Amino acid sequence: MRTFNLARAAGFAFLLGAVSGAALAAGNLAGQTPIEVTVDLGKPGQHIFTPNKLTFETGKLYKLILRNPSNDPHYFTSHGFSQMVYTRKVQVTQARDGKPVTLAEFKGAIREIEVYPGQSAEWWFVPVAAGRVTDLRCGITGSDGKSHADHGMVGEIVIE
Ligand SMILES: [Cu+2]
Repeated sequence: MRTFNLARAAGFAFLLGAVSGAALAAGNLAGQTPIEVTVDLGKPGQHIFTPNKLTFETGKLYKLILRNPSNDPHYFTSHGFSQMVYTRKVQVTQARDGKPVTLAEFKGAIREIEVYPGQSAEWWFVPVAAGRVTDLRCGITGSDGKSHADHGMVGEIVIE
């Protein structure tokens, strides 16, 4: 994977500050409206990411909603992706009376997220490096001894 090019680097000055933990950067990020992207982890009876190809742009704030509409727990695991983003937070949400309620919030570097059947989580991040990774997978092993990835629960992530 390559790092973002110099022409765009100036705009990321605050972002680099965020990576090194500057308080000012966090304030700037907080003011951005996130771009929402939803990924379904599994479908009833099917181990698959929908969509299985994701594209993001460096320097933009994303709210990646990981939704599990299936009957099995699933992981969203990509070491490559986790190395190319600055995580602002991860939130666990739940619908109550039709409205999403936040149950918990996690901050710091995130490597992978497991979502249980019928639940969802939100990964708020800013891509800080461009590249393409194909290591998105769910490594849970089913009763047949094969992983969900073996059944096709794999995907690709491109950061432009
Ligand atoms: Cu799975």
